[in-house]
Amino acid sequence: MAKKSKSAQAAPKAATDPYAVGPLGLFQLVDETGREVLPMPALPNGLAVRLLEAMLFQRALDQRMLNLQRQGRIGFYGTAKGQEGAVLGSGAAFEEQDWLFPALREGAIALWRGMKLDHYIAQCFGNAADPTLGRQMPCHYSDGPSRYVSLSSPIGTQISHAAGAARAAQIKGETHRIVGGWLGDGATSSNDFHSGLNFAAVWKAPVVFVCQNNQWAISVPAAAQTASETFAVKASAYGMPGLRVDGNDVLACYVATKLAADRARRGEGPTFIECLTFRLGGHSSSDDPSKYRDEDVAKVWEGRDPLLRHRSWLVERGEWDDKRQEDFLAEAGLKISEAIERVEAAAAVPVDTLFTDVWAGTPALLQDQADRLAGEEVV
Ligand SMILES: Cc1ncc(C[n+]2csc(CCOP(=O)(O)OP(=O)(O)O)c2C)c(N)n1
Ligand SMILES: [Mg+2]
Repeated sequence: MAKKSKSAQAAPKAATDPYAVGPLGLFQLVDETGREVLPMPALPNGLAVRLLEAMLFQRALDQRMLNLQRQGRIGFYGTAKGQEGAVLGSGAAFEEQDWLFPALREGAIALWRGMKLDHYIAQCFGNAADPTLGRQMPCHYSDGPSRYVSLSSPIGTQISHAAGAARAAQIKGETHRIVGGWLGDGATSSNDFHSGLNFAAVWKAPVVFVCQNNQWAISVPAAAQTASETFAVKASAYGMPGLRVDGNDVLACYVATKLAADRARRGEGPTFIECLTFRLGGHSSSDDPSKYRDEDVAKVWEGRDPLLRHRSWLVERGEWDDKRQEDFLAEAGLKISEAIERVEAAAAVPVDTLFTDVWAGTPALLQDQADRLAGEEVV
């Protein structure tokens, strides 16, 4: 057999390396029809099927939660519809000991890491079944065991939280631990974006930032958010690599994030990843996107659905079929219904918890308020 030239040997490696594709390209492994466009790197056993199941589950759960909001049973909800590939592909690349700082649409990662479905649903009801006692807006999930930390509503704050937690792991010598921080395209205009990325790079902190560029920040299009050619290219100015990945290709998102995570764990510093995707639904249950965007464009992106793409890839390999999907969705629907029923039956959060968990002892002013409240009939 003829010996390959050096450049012929080097080319495929460069092509399958998202770091080589860089911040102006687009790293993709599977195209919209489910065909592999690059040689697929080895994946952990069973991961690809688990990812499809998790995406299908989240799509079903999001729809049910949105229905609850429409029925007046919960106050607010934000779906990840259309972004499940970017969410789960990136989230699956982290390990149990890592700390995650999500934005609004990453709840599926908490479930992936073991958050109980009842707790996820209860967080949105904010009743006594919610371990965080209704102290956060719906969709601001916190789950201690999975090291999934609630976002704060002000946009971008989790970026500096993630950088800080990564710095803390570094100072403590916890070399096995890295941090993930998620943000949207809109959050790249926040102050925290600058301070978070700047100090993460200065400290060479072990953190991976994942920006879900869903092309909208409520009604503000990406073109009005930045004059940069891409969001990923901004990373260069901070002194860290910027990757740009097809966010509707769940396996590309996984592979790119895993490489960035491995790099961080080796002590080589942060990476910023832009996942190019599209928000198929409204910003939240309080939004109607037909008021500000061309729904024909949304239709085009419906054809690029990350669930359909990954499903086609698995079907082609004989790892999935219609029957399996039907059975999976039937079971998922039942699980969700049962969990909603259990959670909704829980009592309201006891009103005296207003005074607990913040102070080691109760300050006199609060004690006075607590006493007065105890003497009143609370409706
Ligand atoms: C500091 C601040 N300004 C404004 C808002 C209102 N707000 C909530 S979400 C959002 C848009 C976020 O867009 P993006 O970062 O792209 O995330 P996406 O919702 O698209 O996932 C805005 C402006 C806020 N929460 N915080
Ligand atoms: Mg956005």
